[in-house]
Amino acid sequence: MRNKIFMLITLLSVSFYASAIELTIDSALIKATKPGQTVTAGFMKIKSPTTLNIKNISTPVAEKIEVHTMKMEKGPYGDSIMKMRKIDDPIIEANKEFILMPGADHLMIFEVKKELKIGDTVLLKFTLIDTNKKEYTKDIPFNVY
Ligand SMILES: [Cu+2]
Repeated sequence: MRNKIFMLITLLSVSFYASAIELTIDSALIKATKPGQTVTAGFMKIKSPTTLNIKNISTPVAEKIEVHTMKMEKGPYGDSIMKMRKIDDPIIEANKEFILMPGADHLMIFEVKKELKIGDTVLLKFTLIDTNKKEYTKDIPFNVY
């Protein structure tokens, strides 16, 4: 019984702690899709007072979201070509702006289920883990542009 009470108090304090993390979010945008287009990209600036790992991002309007980075790779003619790569373990460093923007790191949104029109708002659910392995989720509204 005592254990159960202790656990409950721990759970309560975890959720309180989590909701107390103040994220600063700016320019959360998703590129509009054309009819039939199922892949698009998202951008944002995010800042956190504590280091956070992005464990998962989900949305009702698409099947899968990944954080991508752009890397220069050697092309077939010895040239340099820009390639996208998934970042397996994206980290938002404490007090450092994490920037996702066109031509650089970005959110890749796969299997979009409906046309995303300019002016729409799309909610992305971020599952975040801090350095103490505490996990919480945050719904972030993105504007379609
Ligand atoms: Cu990409």
